[in-house]
Amino acid sequence: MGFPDNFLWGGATAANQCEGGYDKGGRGLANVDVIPTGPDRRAVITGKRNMLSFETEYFYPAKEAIDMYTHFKEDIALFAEMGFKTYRLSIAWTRIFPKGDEETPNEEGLQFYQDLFQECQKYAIEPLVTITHFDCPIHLIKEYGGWRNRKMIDFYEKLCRVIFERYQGLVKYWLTFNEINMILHAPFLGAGLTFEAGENEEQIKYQAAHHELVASALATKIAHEIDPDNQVGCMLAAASYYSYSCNPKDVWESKQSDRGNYFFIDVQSRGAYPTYALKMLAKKGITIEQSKEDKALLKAHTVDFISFSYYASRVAASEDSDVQKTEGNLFPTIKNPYLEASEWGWQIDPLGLRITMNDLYDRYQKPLFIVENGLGAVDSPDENGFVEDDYRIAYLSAHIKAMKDAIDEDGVPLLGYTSWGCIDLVSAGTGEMKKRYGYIYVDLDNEGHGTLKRSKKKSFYWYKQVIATNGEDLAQKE
Ligand code: P53
Repeated sequence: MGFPDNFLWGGATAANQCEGGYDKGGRGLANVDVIPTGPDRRAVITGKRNMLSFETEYFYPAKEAIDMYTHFKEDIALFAEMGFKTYRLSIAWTRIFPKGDEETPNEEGLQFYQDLFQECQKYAIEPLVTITHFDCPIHLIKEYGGWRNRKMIDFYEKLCRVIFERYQGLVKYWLTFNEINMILHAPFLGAGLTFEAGENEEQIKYQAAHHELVASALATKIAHEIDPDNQVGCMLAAASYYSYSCNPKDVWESKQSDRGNYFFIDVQSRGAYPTYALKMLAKKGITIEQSKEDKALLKAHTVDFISFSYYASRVAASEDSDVQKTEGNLFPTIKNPYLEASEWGWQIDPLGLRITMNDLYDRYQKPLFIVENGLGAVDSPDENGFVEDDYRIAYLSAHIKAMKDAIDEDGVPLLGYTSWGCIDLVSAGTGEMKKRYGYIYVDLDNEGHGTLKRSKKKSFYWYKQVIATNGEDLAQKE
């Protein structure tokens, strides 16, 4: 009982939030580089404020981030010390194809990830690679309009072929698009979309989503052709919606809200647009242009496993209900009176993870992989630089306990768990460094000042113990 012997314990990062080195090794510029901190960030992320190059009065935290580009050996050694079985990272598209539409890839970029994967191999850490974690080459945005353009499928296909071939034998777990449903909430961040005044944004977003879904199926096909050992997953920003009350109207609203997210995974895992989505699109007057082959491709090349992020549960209510909205997240939600929230207003709900796991497994009947989960919090190092992050340990142990219940009591198959930001990194939502998730503290502040020195937090030793006991010992030590 408990976690299976081969359970993949580890941690997760994304290139744009940790690598830095935005202009090193022949790398090209991407959407994720030109997203500033401060009050305009949200407008840029959502495609409302067009920013396709650096502007002088802004600070862009992804440019340097925590400079994992040069620290990766040191960082992977620390992951190995915790006993990581897996490390989830993403490939920066613009290291491989700086502009995105070149004929030949950038050797320096390919070599960088090869070195990184070999470093993982040294410690028997299985890489779990997100092919795109929110990044899109700027050139492809300027020239083609990002994912609104069908040509993106070809550029993405090329990227996939190159990396699947080059890293064969080094990588076997792949995720096609990080939080694919994020395209609806953060279209510039998620898919390089910007909008002109008067454009039908929903039409553009769903067409772009279609391109990503087809690209994802194509990636799955190619991955399996190149190496039958490859395992490909979809990736959803998950968390089931609760109904605010037992008013059937609230219940209906929560079901509709869930479907707004499931839609993507229904296509990636079941292989076709579900009927409710076809009706919804028709009702909104949205028409998806698709080629003859698209349907067949989606049907034939579904994913092997379902991966997702889970931070907080969500609540939905009908317009009739008098409810309080909570902010701090790109997903609109409602305040749940039964839950405590993080300093950023994310509601803490371990049982919600078990509920979400059951919902996803009931629906797809494929193994799950939790590839993001964690608590973003302010850490205060003591005079020796040590962080006693009991709050983080409390959050993580409660969520791991919920996972265990889902496995033991409910029979949900779970491949692994990679907690988010295993080393402190830049927040995607706010661009802050202050919002930390790591077991490893990085000396860097919101304005980019700091020595970048890495130090182990209390949770580092705790997680090491969790992994060493295969999830049996979750207790907090004094
Ligand atoms: P930050 C919002 C809601 C759910 C997931 O987020 C989200 C976001 C973005 O704010 O993104 C994922 O850094 C994403 C990561 C991100 C992480 O959640 O805003 O895949 O890139 O860092 C946490 O606290």
